[in-house]
Amino acid sequence: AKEPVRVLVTGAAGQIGYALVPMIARGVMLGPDQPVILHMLDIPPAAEALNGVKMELVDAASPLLKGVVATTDVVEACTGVNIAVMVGGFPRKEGMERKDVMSKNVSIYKSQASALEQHAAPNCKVLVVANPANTNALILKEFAPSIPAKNITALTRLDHNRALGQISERLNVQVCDVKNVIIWGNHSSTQYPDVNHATVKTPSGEKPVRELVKDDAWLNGEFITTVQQRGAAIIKARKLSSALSAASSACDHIRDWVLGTPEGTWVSMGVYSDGSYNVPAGVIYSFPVTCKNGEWTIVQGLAIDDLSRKKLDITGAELCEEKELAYSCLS
Ligand code: NAX
Repeated sequence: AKEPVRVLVTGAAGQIGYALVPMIARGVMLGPDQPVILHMLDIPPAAEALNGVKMELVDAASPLLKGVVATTDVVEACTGVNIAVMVGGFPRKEGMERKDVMSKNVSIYKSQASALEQHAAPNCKVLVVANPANTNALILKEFAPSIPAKNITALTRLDHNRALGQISERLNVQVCDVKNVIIWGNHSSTQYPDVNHATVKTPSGEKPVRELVKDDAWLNGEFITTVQQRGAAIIKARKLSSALSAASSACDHIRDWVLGTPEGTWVSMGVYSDGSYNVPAGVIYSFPVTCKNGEWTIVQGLAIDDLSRKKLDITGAELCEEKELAYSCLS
């Protein structure tokens, strides 16, 4: 039998946490043969609710779940974890300045970076979900210098999956037959959902999405804005932000990172930019990546047309601006 993997979920008493922890306990993240020990962290005002989630996990009696640590102590939460999914953060409230929200999250991610650096298992893989996800991940990276940069990522898989979903609905094909969309840049409304290299499996082979949709105006317009604004549309409908889809895509992100992407398929991940595709280096930027043996690699050599170039630059500029804002909160 495999040794259990310790998975940390921060903000575990929140909405996404409530959807995510049962998925992890049921093997959705790491596979049906991988035992797990869940570490759940939240802040003291949520301690009682967190304990309620722990009670429900016990009641769910998942055979893969070998233990649950529910705590408000950051060190206890981080100790020995192999995977850390950072969902906890400070949300933007009505009337709050961007800088104030950034400042709160910078201080959270700075201190949690140190705790992970000192107490997590060696080679711990980190996924930041909490917004501003890319910049929170960057702060985590900066304040955990001994964790390799390649181990720190941000979630754009939800946006990636949203793009797959939109194409699948438009063409009335199975979502599993659509692949290789790309989310470039920031997990924000400047992200660029790109279908220029995306394909659909058809009875007569793989066909480019553009060739099948036959409507560039839609692909360059409404498709992009629908994916960019999908989070807002969910809030409008549910009066709550996306949770089950966020949790599900966090599982997809970790699963593909750990177990690998299928041959010929890439996914989108926010990773520490090396300046590939002439986007800014030194920010957490979402790229198309393939994963093998627990490591991601940016897909190289894709053609970037003029429209795409502009959009890659806009979202890159926003990330540089966020980085500056985050740094200004440190001083
Ligand atoms: P909730 O407000 O329901 O839950 C957040 C939880 O974090 C709360 O229980 C809170 O007590 C806890 N928390 C706050 N500060 C903490 C700290 N210092 N340490 C540990 N826990 C802390 O929000 P939820 O809907 O679950 O969303 C969580 C985060 O995900 C938000 O920042 C949200 O903006 C972000 N999202 C990111 C997405 C992505 O694709 N990257 C999509 C979904 C989601 O909007």
